[in-house]
Amino acid sequence: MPEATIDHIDFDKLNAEAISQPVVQHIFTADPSAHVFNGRIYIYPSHDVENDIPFDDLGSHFAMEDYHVLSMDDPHGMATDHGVALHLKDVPWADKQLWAPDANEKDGVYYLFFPAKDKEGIFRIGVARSSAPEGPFVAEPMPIKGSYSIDPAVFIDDDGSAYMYFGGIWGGQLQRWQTGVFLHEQEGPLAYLPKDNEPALCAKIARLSDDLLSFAEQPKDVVILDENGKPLLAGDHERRFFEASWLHKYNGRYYFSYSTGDTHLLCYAIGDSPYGPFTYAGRILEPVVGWTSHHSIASFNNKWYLFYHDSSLSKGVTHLRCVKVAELHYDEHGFIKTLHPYPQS
Ligand code: FUB
Repeated sequence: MPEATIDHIDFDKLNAEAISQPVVQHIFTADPSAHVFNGRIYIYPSHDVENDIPFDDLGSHFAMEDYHVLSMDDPHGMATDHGVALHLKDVPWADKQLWAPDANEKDGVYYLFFPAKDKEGIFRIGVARSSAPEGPFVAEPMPIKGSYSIDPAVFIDDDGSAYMYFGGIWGGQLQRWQTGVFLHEQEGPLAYLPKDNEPALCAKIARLSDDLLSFAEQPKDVVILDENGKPLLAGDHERRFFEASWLHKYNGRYYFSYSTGDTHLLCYAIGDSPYGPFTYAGRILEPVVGWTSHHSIASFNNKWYLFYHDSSLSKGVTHLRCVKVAELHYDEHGFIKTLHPYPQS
C-alpha cells in the first residue's frame, strides 16, 4: 500500500468541508461495523495504534491489539467509548493484528467476530461472546474451524439464518487460499493474484451454525456480475472486490457492499439471495483521505446510515483512522446515491 501523500492537503479546509466529523477523537478507530441493539447504535471498530512497524503492502503497520466498543443514542452525536472489550492477550490462538471485526446478537448473547494472525502468520477468524453488547467479550479457545482471511461481517436474515461474509486480498491473504490450502511459497501481497483478464477473486460466504460458533457449510464465492451477467474481472480495479464485506437488506433485496482497495472506493451490488449472485450497482463512497476505505450500513429510526472511516483526525496517517457516520439515500429504483466525503474538494 503506498503511503498517502499528505503534504498537499489543507486539513483545516478539508475538515470544514467534510460531510461528517469523527464520532470519537480520543482514540483512533476504523472499520466500523454498526448495529442497533435495544434501540441504541453500537459500533464495533478496529482500534488503530501508533507503532514503529515500517509501512508495507501487506499492512503490517496495522498492528492493532484490542477492541473498544462505541455506542450512540443518535447518529449525529458523539459516541461513548465503553473501554477495552477484548484484548489480544486474551485470545489464546491469536498472535497479532486484530483487524476489522463485526458483531451480532442471538437469544440475548452478543457475539464479536474478529480476524487475527495466528502463531503461523495466517489470518483466521475468531468468535468471542458476552451478555452485553458493549462486552467485555470472552474469546473461544480456537478460531472458527475452516476460517481464513479477514473482515468478517455477519448478517442474520429475517428467517433467523446467519451468514458470515469474509475475505480480503493482498495483506488479507485471500489469494493464498485458492487451492483450499494456504499457499506460502511465493512472497509479497501480489503473489497468487489472478491475471487481469481472469475472473476477480470473490469474497466468501458461509452459513453459520445455530450457536454462531462455526461454519455450517464450506465457504462459497460471493460472485459479482457486470451489466452483461459476466463475473467481474481481476483487472476491473474500480469495481472488483478487495476487502470489507457488508450485507444489508433493503426493500426485500440483498445489498452486498465492499471496498475496492487500491482504487479506494466503496461499491455495492444487488441480489435476490444472501448467496447472490449480485449485480454491480455503483459506488457508495468516493475515496477518503487515507489508503483504506471500510464501512457498514445500518438503519436507525427509519433512516439509513453509512458508517465509514478516513484518516483526517491524524492528518493523513494511513493506519491512524477515525470513524464517521453519514446519512445514506436511495433513489426510487433502490440505487444508493453516491456520497462525496468532502464535496467541495
Ligand atoms: O484495519 C485493517 C484493515 O484495513 C481492515 O481489515 C481492512 O478492511 C482495511 O480497512
